[in-house]
Amino acid sequence: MGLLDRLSGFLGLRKKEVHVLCLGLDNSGKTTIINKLKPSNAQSQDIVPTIGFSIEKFKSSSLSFTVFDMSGQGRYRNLWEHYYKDGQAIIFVIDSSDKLRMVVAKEELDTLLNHPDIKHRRIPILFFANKMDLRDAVTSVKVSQLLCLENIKDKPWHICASDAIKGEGLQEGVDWLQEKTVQSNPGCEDMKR
Ligand code: G3D
Ligand code: MG
Repeated sequence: MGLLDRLSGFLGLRKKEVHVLCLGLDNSGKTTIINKLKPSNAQSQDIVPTIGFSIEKFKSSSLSFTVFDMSGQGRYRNLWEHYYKDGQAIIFVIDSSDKLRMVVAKEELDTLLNHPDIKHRRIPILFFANKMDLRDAVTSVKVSQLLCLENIKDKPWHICASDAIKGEGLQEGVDWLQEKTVQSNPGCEDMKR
């Protein structure tokens, strides 16, 4: 948190934060994406690295994003599920070149969608079909089919092809997520002014 943020927070003026959960298997590109989305002067806050995942923050135009970059390792599941309640938007990252683990990614997604803190909420989900630059990558349409995204009927979702290293596709995705997040959390409207 910058000095001004801290001061306005202290004075009770801090903007309401939108909590974005960033999920996906390990090595899918979550940290790379988050680092690209952060303003260059943003200060990263690794709060709990010792217990298997870190919490990072960044701002995208007028909304504040809090991103939980999770390890994708099952043994930490009960730690990250704890954060589902506070999440108001989800970024789910897929390594489009890892066909072998696409099935595991689908299992994780299905587990997430069936979680009691997610299941009945119209929480927007942005999928990044990442690593599009790699020769083995399948298209975002194919990723969408492999994950059966068309079965998600009760939540707004969107899939973007991305190359997190070059930063391609990220802005389009975040713009969509921001719009949907504001729609599902009318209280955030103030922040657009
Ligand atoms: P994670 O946080 O989901 O575990 P990381 O994943 O962001 O740490 O990324 C894992 C590896 O994939 C990193 O390589 C990173 O540079 C690479 N990567 C991330 N996004 C892309 C992409 O769009 N294209 C390509 N080609 N590589 C990507 P290393 O070598 O550091 O392990
Ligand atoms: Mg990471």
